[in-house]
Amino acid sequence: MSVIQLISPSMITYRGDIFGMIPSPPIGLASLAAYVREKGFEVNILDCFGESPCASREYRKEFIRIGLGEEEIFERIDREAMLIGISIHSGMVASFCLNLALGIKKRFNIPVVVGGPHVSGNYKDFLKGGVDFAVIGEGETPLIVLVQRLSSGGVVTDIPGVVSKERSSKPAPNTPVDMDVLPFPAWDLVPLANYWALKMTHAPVSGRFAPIITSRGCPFNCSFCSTPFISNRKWRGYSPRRIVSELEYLKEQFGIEDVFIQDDNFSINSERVIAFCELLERKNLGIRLSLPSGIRLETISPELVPWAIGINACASVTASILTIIMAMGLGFDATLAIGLATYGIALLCFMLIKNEGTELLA
Ligand code: B12
Ligand code: SF4
Repeated sequence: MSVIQLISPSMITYRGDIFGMIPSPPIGLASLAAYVREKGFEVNILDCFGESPCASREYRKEFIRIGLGEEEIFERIDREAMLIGISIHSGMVASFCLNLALGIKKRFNIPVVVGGPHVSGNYKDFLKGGVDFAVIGEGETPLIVLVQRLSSGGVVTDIPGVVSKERSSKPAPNTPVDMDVLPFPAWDLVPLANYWALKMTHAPVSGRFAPIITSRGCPFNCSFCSTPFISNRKWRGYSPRRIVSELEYLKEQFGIEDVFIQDDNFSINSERVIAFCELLERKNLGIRLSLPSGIRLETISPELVPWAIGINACASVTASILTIIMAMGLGFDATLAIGLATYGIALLCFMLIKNEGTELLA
């Protein structure tokens, strides 16, 4: 049977950057793996951070690498694989992943596809660098079509969402999958216990934890954020029933007690959030929820506030703070934030000060 190996790279981060070192089990790859497996292909995940989360080494002067080193990764490459996929979250890990891809091709002669948020905006760098395929946006449909075509010897240059060495012009956008029919992430393929042993992740935890995604995309258009570009400003979410089923699966199969919601914009549809919270309350699963990625402040309606308190929500005023700093008057109402604080919700502001190649804002 055709085997696909999916690689979540080691963590690369600036030395001393605590935020960049937060471990999080690779839900994107676990979701892709579940989808590919459901379509009848054999799949495994090589989680380079998760396999060795305490091994840290200096990497190119300013950075550190946490997880497996390149040689250790090469030793674990599945030589039976017909395709290897590498997930690239941000620019931090981009050159590490490009070297990895080229090493895999040179040593094992297996085609490599890259995907993830960083690839969606920078796919040309990877194709120029010598990678075979890059997926733009969501991975499920493009990856499965690519795998099917490769295993049947079909044409691989006209797949929506996929660019290749042979055809690097922007492809037709891929068809988004129906959220509610997506299988639960294949957590059986990820060394979750190694993450639990660290007792550190994106939100405070006390026991076994896992991330969850309940929606994809965001209709807002914050200038510094890649989500509008990746999602085309379209938002779609799981039904409350589907979210609760996934929580039940996490509890029953893995004994999960803490779940953190990593959506781009969890609270855009307050009716959905309230229906979910009511259903969850009825099920009484004993799971604690957090929203460490934040909530767009303007999406919190008064009827959402009591539920937000229950969820351990963290209201993000990212865009709004920028607005104040730049005095551009984009309509942020500071009283909203103050109003939330009176309910006892602690507010945390994320600030974007500067990125490589941009002007210093503040
Ligand atoms: C959790 C998270 C973190 C956590 C944990 C990260 C980790 N260790 O994995 C922490 C807090 C540490 C973090 C840090 C950073 N993050 Co972050 N993070 C997220 C967040 C909120 C959720 C990721 C997630 O689980 N997504 C859900 C899954 C289902 O989606 P996915 O992984 O993207 O996978 C899908 C597709 O991308 C694709 N895909 C992914 N991999 C592959 C591989 C193949 C082969 C294929 C075919 C497809 C494919 O298919 C998947 C299913 O459709 C996202 C925003 C978001 N909601 O996605 C930002 C996000 C990924 N982070 C971002 C950034 C910028 C950062 C930082 C650079 C911030 C900073 N300045 O420090 C650091 C970098 C850290 C590092 N050292 O590399 C940006 C990336 C922007 C970009 N590259 O264009 C995002 C998109 C936020 C944003 N909207 O701007 N992050
Ligand atoms: S609200 Fe959040 S996810 Fe949406 S565009 Fe702004 S920063 Fe990105």
